Amino acid sequence: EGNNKEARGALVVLEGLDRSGKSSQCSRLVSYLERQGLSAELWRFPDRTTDVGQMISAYLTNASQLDDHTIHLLFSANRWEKRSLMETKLKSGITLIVDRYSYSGVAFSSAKGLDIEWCKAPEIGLLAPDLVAYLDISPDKAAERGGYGDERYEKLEFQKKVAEHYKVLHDASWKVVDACQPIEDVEKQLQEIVLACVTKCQKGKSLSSLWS
Ligand code: FDM
Ligand code: MG
Repeated sequence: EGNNKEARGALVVLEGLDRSGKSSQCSRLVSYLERQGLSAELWRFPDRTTDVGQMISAYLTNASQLDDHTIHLLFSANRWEKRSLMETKLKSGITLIVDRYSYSGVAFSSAKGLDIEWCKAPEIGLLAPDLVAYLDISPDKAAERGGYGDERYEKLEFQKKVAEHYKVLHDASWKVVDACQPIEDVEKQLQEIVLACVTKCQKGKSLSSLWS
């Protein structure tokens, strides 16, 4: 079974509030997988390097103003423009560790008051992650870590709303990791969860689409 098919990589998404530790855990995970002899790449959304990504970046740094629906669709378009490359990479055996994905898209926009079903609609048909790991930290604890920058959403009051909207999106398949633990403990837990997911994908778990 499956002998003639190359093992695919896993689509792994890390989600969580700002300052939950997503970015450092994502790069640690990529190094870990590489140490295990696996191919892995670090991805992030928004991907600010594309034309769409530059419009998003201008909005986040307050260099431009956009209607809430418009920026929501740009975030989604930024994932759509990467969809086929993601699929190619996964099918060639590369595991993608992705810092934020559609869940950020829905949580942040619905936290502004947009209808959640409207927010989810443009994500339909994007690749469904094989694993969503949520780095769980309260907005107050995250804010205590300091280092909020000057970007549009980096405010405690707004992060509290985002946390509530992430809760609505949680389902039983998400792996919730306590992000208040020492960084090495978070790292260890993520390594186990991700390795199990990569193994499942190697054994033939099929790729699916959102929302599933
Ligand atoms: N964000 C991120 C969204 O509002 N929608 C999205 O679809 C994505 C992927 O952009 F505040 C928000 C979340 C965050 C901001 O993200 C920039 P980074 O991870 O801080 O670059
Ligand atoms: Mg940020």
